[in-house]
Amino acid sequence: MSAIAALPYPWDLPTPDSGNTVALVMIDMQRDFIEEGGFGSMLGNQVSRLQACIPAAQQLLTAFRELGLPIIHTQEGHQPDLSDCPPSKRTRGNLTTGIGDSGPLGRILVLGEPGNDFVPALEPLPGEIILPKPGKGAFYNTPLQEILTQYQATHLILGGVTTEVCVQTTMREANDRGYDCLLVEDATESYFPEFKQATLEMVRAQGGIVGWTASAQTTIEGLKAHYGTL
Ligand code: TIU
Repeated sequence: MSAIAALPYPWDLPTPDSGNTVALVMIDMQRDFIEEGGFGSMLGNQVSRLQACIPAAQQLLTAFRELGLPIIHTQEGHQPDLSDCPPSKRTRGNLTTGIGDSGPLGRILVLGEPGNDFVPALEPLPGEIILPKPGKGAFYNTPLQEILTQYQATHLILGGVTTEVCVQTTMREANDRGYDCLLVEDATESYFPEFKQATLEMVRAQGGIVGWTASAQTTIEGLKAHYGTL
């Protein structure tokens, strides 16, 4: 039976004595995407709708912390000299204030700027991995593969923003690298509700062509049952 009981398919989490584990990959829960004045709002999006996924993301973080399982927080951003930002990314979009320009939250999508930090409710704790990434996918130009190998992670649980951009890109990349992936439905959000819905449906279509989806509650119940704290 699946370790996450409500899933209609097997999603067998590694047993603790196997040496393998499941990691939480929380994608880009940054002010730049979720608060006014950052990259997301400069692109013309209604950023407040992303706040809906914060409570479930918090619940996931709490559960992983309680269970002592690895947590990785990704952070989309560029070096201050923008040497890692391709011109195609700088010039595309509805931007009046673009990547590297100064906005109300500091320089847009630049590492170390106030807007590039995590939203206060989802700040990483000491010991958790913070993974800056220049692209949409979390494997591109980052040590994510090596980090997951060190943890002996075989399974990934994903949340974060935005569902069809950075979350889906990362999930597809992870799937190709052999990770068993689960996207947590209420711990992810998009500026476009129809894109979120389509993403959830397309990842689990065809018998889980990219992975599976479940609610935070189902996921956490499954994790706690599996790792023996229920
Ligand atoms: N624009 C948009 O939907 N997303 C991004 O630019 N980055 C992430 O998804 N993190």
